Amino acid sequence: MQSMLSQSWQTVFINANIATMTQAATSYGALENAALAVADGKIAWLGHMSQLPELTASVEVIDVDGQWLTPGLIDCHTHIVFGGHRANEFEMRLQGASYEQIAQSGGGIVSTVEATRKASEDQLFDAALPRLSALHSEGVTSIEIKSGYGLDVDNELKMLKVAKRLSEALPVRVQKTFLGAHALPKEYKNDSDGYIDLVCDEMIPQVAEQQLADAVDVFCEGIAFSVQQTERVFQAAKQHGLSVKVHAEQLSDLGATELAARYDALSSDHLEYLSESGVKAMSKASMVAVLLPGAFYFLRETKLPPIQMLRDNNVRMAIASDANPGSSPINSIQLMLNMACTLFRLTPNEALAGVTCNAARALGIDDKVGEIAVGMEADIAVWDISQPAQLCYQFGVNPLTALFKHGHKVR
Ligand code: DI6
Ligand code: FE
Repeated sequence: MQSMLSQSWQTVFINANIATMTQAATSYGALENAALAVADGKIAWLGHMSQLPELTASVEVIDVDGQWLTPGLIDCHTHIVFGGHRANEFEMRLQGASYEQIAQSGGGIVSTVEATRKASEDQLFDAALPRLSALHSEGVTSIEIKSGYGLDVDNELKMLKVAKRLSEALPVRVQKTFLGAHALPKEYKNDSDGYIDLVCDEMIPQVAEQQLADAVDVFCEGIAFSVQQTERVFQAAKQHGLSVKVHAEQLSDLGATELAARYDALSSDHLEYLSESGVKAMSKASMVAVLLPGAFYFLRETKLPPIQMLRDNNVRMAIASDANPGSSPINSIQLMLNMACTLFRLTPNEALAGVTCNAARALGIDDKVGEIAVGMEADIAVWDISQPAQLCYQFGVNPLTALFKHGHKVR
């Protein structure tokens, strides 16, 4: 029976060590001295080398000679579509200005909005492609991309169309998130409720109708939108069949995570100021905690997310780049693996789960990607390492030797 099955196999990896990352397993869900078969772009079989059935002549055999296989990596929180850059604000911060002060004085997100509005769709695409390409070259096969630098109907749609084009340009799955409620555009100065009307009554319906987003996000913070305004956006999202998530408790604790839990959110992201009741709410609602060490590092934060409390309450933790021009101009998932361990004291196993199975869960695609298991899409990264912790330990020499998307070699 096994050999019948193996007749449909297209590719078989042999002599592999596999970090399956199955169900946030301990020790990487490691399967050593193993083989893995692909059929129709999906994982068809995996097991010990000694159990590998006899192969038909037509099967492509890839001998990886003891290298490690992991699921293709997933960056579940990015803002890689934007115009311009903010090196000037970086210099201001080095001279003592804070991220919040810069935002309050008309810089910050709003300055990127100006540059993004001025840029054409082609220009935005050309600027974003190298960012996506950098992540892809480090093993990323799925990514989330947010809008949020347009802040009017046309420019928000423009950003999401660029995200869609990116998914066609490289072999990377792109989950698109509408983040219209990211900052208050200058046209709505002193009328933030009026802007939320626009988000709920015009933007979300159009985004949903044109199928330009999978989820809706809100930046709930003193310098952005209130908990009440966030709830209005969540209601509109739900009415249009979109999932929700939130940028929460990054600079202060407003309780946005508890609200998000009531709306069955996929994730709550940042979380440096998350309270115990927030952790409990996440646990109860099975939300993923998306931790963003790049923003923590780049803003020189000192307050750590409550990692031990998240662990104690079995909240799944994902790690993402938050790649954006203001708080994390860092397009490297490998650096995030390193920072998750050095800055947040995650174990390498937790960090790797954070960019595989738990990141998939944060995007609601954990039935398709993020683990190496039979039936999952064959998104597979091959690494020239002798133990998985090396992926977190070193930085600057890329150990990726091959990358497969849906079973096809893409690097
Ligand atoms: N939090 C972040 O870290 C990014 N957006 C957000 O709500 C930063 C966006 C920026 O500064 O451009
Ligand atoms: Fe963000």
